[in-house]
Amino acid sequence: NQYNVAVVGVTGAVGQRIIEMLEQVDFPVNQLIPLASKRSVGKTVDFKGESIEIKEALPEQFDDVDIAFFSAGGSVSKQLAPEAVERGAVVIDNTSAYRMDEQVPLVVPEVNEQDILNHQGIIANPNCSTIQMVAALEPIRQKYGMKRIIVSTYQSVSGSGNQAMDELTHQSQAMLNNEEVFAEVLPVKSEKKHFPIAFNALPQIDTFDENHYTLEEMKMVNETKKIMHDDELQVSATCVRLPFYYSHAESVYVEIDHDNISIDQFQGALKGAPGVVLQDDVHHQIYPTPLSAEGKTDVFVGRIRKDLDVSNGFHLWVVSDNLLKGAAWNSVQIAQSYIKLAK
Ligand code: 11C
Repeated sequence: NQYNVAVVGVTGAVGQRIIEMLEQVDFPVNQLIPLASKRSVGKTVDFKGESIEIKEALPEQFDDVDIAFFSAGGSVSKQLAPEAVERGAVVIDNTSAYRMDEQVPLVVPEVNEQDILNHQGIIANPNCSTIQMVAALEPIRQKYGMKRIIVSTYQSVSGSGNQAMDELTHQSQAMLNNEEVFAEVLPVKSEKKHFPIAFNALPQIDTFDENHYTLEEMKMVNETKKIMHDDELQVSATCVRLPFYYSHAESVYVEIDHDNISIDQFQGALKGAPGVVLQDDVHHQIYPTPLSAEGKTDVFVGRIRKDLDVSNGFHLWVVSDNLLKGAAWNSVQIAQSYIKLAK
């Protein structure tokens, strides 16, 4: 079978990578329909040696679409995803618009692929920082259970879009040249105050919730419980933006259901786990970094340690490319799983 595949938001960083991933895995595409806002109409995208014109994302463009990837912001998804579904497409949505909707499966294929079977037209792709954490923790949870997760993130500016990436570049140049530094985008464009990201660390990703956590932190809490089907799981997060372009890193503390598990046993649960690569050898200084993970589809894990005081507590370091496993690659994997399960 071949599928007509639309990509909404095709000019964005995630949209471009969805096209690359479809090509890389030789996804069975009959026709590719690249869609974007009015101002991109007439531009082209390259797919399998062909140059395809971008069309405006309007409801009628979904008439013959089988699978529609959405990555153009929550309001576009709210407006157009139902139109695509009504016309018979399955939507794989990269935004936060439908993630916590009870009718919508929220899927990381290595963790909860079967949830796809419950879809009613829309399947949601989780937040990037959630995806890499649950992919790394699921093999541990399967083997040793899990009571509690405390995570601190070290997130790249690409998570906040192209303007944030440009801001990091301009501020870095200005600082090195002793020129005036302007901050207009980070931590959150719509907020009143902005702070430099260059040579800095910003403990705010997205706006604040009433409980003083940010929305990014609450995504990690709520999405993890939904994906792992465990409302009792204790999760808390601190999300921080740092001055590098790609990949998110996370320091994760977990409490498992067993005492006296060794580092070897913990590592053993991750060896060969789907989509997870263990890079953990402190004697040879082997551990993942944002630069080493950039451009790769896997989730990398290192620095596994037992907590010094808590007998069932472990610490680990999890790194992945936020635009690939955190977004484009996970979405394409969902599409592959959807096709497999539909057979
Ligand atoms: C960031 N995690 O790094 C965000 C970007 O809900 O899909 C992704 C936002 C989302 O700023």
